Amino acid sequence: MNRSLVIIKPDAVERGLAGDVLGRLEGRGFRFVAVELRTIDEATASRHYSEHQGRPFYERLLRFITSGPSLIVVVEGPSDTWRIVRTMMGPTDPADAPPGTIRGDLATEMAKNVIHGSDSAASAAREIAIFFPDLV
Ligand code: 3AN
Repeated sequence: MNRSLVIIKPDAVERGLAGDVLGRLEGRGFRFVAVELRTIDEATASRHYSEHQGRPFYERLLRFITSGPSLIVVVEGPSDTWRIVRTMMGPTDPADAPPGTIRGDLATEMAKNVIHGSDSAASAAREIAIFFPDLV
């Protein structure tokens, strides 16, 4: 799998950071296969975040991710694209994210942490199929 799903989340779109994040991905050398501004509906969000169902933050996570437009992106690069994107993002908790990473530069809150990136090759395939069934 040399593609990965990226979601530039509603907080980042609202703050006008989508171009910055896209620029970082493009600058790193990824090609964009799909880029779409879309308010994620609840059914899609619950499929995407099914692994978090039952967790204490799940309802809030769903409310947040459906709260406004996200920029949904499929990037393509070398075979470990998902892993390069994850390194660029930094850890889930922005407090742990070093400067230079997307979260380390642009986020302070765990819930509103700017970006989602697939966390494995299998997740990338699953998530791309959820958001862009025609691409598969
Ligand atoms: P990542 O986005 O780094 O892959 P996941 O998949 O563990 O992290 O979590 C998905 C999203 O759920 C995170 N981006 C974050 O917004 C939210 N989240 C995860 N853990 C927590 C938590 N303990 N409290 C609040 N929100 C959380």
